[in-house]
Amino acid sequence: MSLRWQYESVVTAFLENQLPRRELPEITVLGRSNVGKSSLINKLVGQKVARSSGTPGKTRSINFFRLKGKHPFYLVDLPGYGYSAVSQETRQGWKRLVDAYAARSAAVLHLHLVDFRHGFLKADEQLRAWLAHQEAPTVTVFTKADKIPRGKWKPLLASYYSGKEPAFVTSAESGVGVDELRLFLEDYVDLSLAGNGPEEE
Ligand SMILES: Nc1nc2c(ncn2[C@@H]2O[C@H](COP(=O)(O)OP(=O)(O)OP(=O)(O)O)[C@@H](O)[C@H]2O)c(=O)[nH]1
Ligand SMILES: [Mg+2]
Repeated sequence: MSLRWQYESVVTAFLENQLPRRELPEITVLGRSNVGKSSLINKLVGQKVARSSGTPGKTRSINFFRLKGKHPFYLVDLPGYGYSAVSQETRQGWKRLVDAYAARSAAVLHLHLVDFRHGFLKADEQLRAWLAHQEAPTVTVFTKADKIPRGKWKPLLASYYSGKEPAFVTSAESGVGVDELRLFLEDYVDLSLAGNGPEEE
């Protein structure tokens, strides 16, 4: 039997003053444009709640999906970075919004999504540097694993990644790795509520 989450609602923020009250543990989904953030969220939730698209830069707001497993929490879809075709002004707007988001610090965990075909690119290293300054830890989630034959997974993973923290290999297309990730996140929310989650305001 696999765990299910109940989808409750979404809060969309284009501007800082639209960010929701800091009330629940938040797990962020971060990564380059087109890496598959929205698609993975839809697969984790089990229904199409986030808009996904072949055009990079689709998600331009921060979307807070309120979900309920054992406890309620937010899965947070952040705008993809490293997409050069948007204007400088748009990019600065995103940065302001993401910085304002980070300053709220309700995140208990960050998921850094990385395309399994490409591994860590320059933009990922920049994100990593930013994440290193955040309070909550980061877990790497490789996406689009269906594009790589199974026999190549192990050496490929070893070539990208020698970290000791867990890394997940997933596909929103085939669903591989998604149940494991959902269980891990469920446990993580539980732990954060038992100990060091965000305090009531
Ligand atoms: N084959 C395959 N394609 C995928 C997978 N996940 C996402 N895609 C495709 O990749 C494209 C981008 O997916 P999105 O989920 O919109 O990516 P995103 O990271 O949310 O993109 P932005 O919102 O633009 O930052 C879409 O065409 C998806 O169908 C996957 O696991 N396998
Ligand atoms: Mg998206």
